[in-house]
Amino acid sequence: MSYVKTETKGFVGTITLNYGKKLNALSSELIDDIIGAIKDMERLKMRCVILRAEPGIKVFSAGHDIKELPRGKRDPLSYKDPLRRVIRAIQKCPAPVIAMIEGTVWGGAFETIMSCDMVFADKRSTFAMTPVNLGVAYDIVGVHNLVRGDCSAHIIKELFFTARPISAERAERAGIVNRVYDIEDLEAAVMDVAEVICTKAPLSVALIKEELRVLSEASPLTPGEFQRLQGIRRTVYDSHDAKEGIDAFFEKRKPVFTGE
Ligand code: YXS
Repeated sequence: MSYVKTETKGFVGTITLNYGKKLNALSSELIDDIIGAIKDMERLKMRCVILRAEPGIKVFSAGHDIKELPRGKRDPLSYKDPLRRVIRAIQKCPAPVIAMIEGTVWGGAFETIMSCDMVFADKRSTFAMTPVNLGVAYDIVGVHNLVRGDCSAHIIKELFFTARPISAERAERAGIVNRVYDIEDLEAAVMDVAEVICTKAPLSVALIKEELRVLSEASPLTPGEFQRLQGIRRTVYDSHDAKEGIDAFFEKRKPVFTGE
């Protein structure tokens, strides 16, 4: 694999994002490698998986590769899109997946780590959720992945509506991060949690992970409500603003959103 590195130690498998020169932006190639690495960990019967970036990285991941976002007339986040596929792979991996964070986390990468089973972070890391910066019609599965846990709805709305990063300390208080550490203590602390999990009955762990996933999917959303939201999403992804947001990013200027 070109875009991730993998290693195993006992029953702990580690997947390291290895595309720092592109800020670990979640391109379809990088995502295919993450999914391949997760499948390998399952095949090797790893009992806990750690998802991390290279030590010392400034940007854990710049989120979805904006170059791969459609400029209108097409749903940017549908079932088979790369971001949806990697998040399902994490959620359905029988072994718990622990996100170990250094650096800044953006947009789709934030949803990805929120879909992991635990998050441990360097106290200097930050977290941002950015659809409104680009006019992206975020999908209901993505929004659900951020609210299905018990983190503060007010913090999630602050993240979504301001798109401003929050600190690891605030993320910990909001239940987004299990615990923050000084960077020199982070790796050992995460490995300790992973190794404890590996001493437990893996079938029981996998069953409870799947039961928690299914219960968190339980939602009173009716087909009519889903279709109504999809209709609103089409208005958003066909809007002037959806194209303007992406154009502005690459033209390195502030977007002018008109609400049309
Ligand atoms: O100008 P060049 O060609 O060197 O390219 C620049 C950036 O355009 C590029 N780049 C990206 N390309 C594709 N997808 C990205 N997500 C992305 N982020 C950056 O990388 C080159 C270096 O970027 P630069 O100069 O800004 O680096 P920096 O060190 O000054 O700043 C690092 C960041 C991460 C703070 C900055 O690049 C940034 O704010 N990037 C965008 C983060 C973001 O908004 N990500 C969300 C992506 S969209 C997404 O995840 C979801 C669909 S949603 O938005 O709905 O949540």
